[in-house]
Amino acid sequence: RPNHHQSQSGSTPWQNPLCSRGLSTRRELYERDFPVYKQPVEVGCFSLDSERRFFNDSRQLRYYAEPDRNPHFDLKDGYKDRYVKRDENLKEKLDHILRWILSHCPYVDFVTWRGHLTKLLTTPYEAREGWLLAVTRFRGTLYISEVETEASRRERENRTERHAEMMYWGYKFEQYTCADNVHSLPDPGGVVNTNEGFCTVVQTRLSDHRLLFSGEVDCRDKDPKAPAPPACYVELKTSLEITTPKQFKLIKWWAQSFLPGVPRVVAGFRDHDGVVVAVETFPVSKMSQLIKNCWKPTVCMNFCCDFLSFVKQTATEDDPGVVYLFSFEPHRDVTYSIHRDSQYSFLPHWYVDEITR
Ligand code: 0WD
Ligand code: CA
Repeated sequence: RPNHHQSQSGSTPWQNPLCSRGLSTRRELYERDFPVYKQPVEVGCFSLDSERRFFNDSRQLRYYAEPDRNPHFDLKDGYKDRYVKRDENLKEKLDHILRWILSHCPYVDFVTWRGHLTKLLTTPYEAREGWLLAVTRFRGTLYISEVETEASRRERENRTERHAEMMYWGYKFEQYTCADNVHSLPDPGGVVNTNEGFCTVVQTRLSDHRLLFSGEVDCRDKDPKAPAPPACYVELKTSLEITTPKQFKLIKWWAQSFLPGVPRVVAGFRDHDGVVVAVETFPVSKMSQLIKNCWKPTVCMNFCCDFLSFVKQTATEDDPGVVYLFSFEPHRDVTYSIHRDSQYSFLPHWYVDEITR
């Protein structure tokens, strides 16, 4: 039977954010000096091909081809006839990262996807979507893997045709702006296959937490004299709002790129009909100034840091079959429950066996 540790929802201002039962998500508790966040270092990479097969190399890395400032990219093109969509019912959990770890054997405190850390960074500002993060301690390392919430599964299964098509638009923008190699040009007539991806693996430290995480990278600067990764990487986005996107969207953009040290985001501003009419580059270092009064990077980083301390303090049993399930709902504290050999266990046998060998 799961062991539920609930905490009070309406926390009081004097509450210690690291109390024994839950973790407060109130912003004002995290307004202190920016924590130490070491310059992220790329320690490796991997690629996933058109059939989602893993390769321990950069074969899927693409090159940024700077478009016209006012292009007329039709993002709807090819949705019906040149689109191969990744199977969203297949939950890969941390499997690709674990495969990478087996051939490199780094020792760290935490292993996770960059996307999971992005969700942690934005939690104090999140008013709409909750999350579930499964944590397992194995040989001292804490592995963090997301579990789809009921709400998110329902939303995925009840997606409108319009929403499904709009999800394609982001990938189509990548196809208009990325080339397969330094000397080639983008091929907007090709097939968009969302199985394909290039992921960087970075190591860094947040306060006393040594982190290893992987994140998907859209493309890199094609100048061979560009700085080494991750400084040469470019994140691509599309947005409806011309000139500056919505505030909350900007926090997410900042958090996602700041974590792995990606310095610039290229935004394609589109109309309601999926046509990109303007392209603009945003340096990640300037993003926080764009919205200074609304959100603070220090709150994001301090919350993430305290969450990781909370996890270290809570997930004490070192056992690949034990999952500590951390749960967040907007305007509530983070709480957790413990599950032994349950549906939540996520470290695969091939990984556990190889590490234990
Ligand atoms: O199983 C899961 N719940 C997840 C799996 C959640 C998040 C990621 N993944 C895996 C996939 O294997 C994917 O290849 O992570 C990879 C991407 O990881 P990430 O970089 O940590 O994820 P995130 O920062 O959330 O997203 C980066 C990009 C997205 O671009 P935009 O511009 O929309 O942020 O990765 C893509 C998407 O293009 N992406 C995904 N690709 C495959 N599976 C997924 C996903 N679940 N989520 C986002
Ligand atoms: Ca992107």
